[in-house]
Amino acid sequence: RRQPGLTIWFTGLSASGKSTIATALEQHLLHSSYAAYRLDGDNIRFGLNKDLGFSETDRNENIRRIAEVALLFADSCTLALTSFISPYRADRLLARKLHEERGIKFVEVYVQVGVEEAERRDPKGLYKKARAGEIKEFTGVSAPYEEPEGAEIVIRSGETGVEEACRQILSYLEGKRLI
Ligand code: GGZ
Repeated sequence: RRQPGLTIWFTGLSASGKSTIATALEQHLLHSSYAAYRLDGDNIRFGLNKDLGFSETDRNENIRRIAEVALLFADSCTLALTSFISPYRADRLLARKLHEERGIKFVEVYVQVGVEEAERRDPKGLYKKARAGEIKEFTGVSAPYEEPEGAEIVIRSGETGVEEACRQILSYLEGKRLI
């Protein structure tokens, strides 16, 4: 199906579940014959952005480049699903502004989870390493996460299953005639 480009911008702590939800959502969209592509750390931080770390300025640049890449996907009428912590409000606002300037819709999805819960999940043991000082500037432990104020969709990760989260996002997109 051909539709104008659109970016679905996930934000949330490490282990919030944003990549799991983005992956499931991508599958739903592909099954409905939409062109959709997920951008995440695995295909961005190991390639295009491999020169960037986790300092504030590197994260700023990470998010700026991702926003630009998402816009390239939008140019090709592909739905871009971005899955990055994007902890700084100013960076998310910049991403939104770049989309607005080019007339591309931007839907921010906050995958909300408390640090306590994320730390309890800790699937990769990163919080543990951060607490031990083995990872510096770790979001939620030793670097900030600025909660979104104007996200179009908030998913309460602890209480919402993956399929329910997909339904929540799909019904928003359908309601706004974005898909
Ligand atoms: C946060 C870090 C860090 C630090 C490595 N802080 O759970 P993950 O492993 O798979 O996802 C996290 C990912 C965050 O990269 P992003 O590009 O999404 O971050 S940002 O938007 O802030 O630029 C985590 C891993 O990388 N990781 N070191 N210090 N997460």
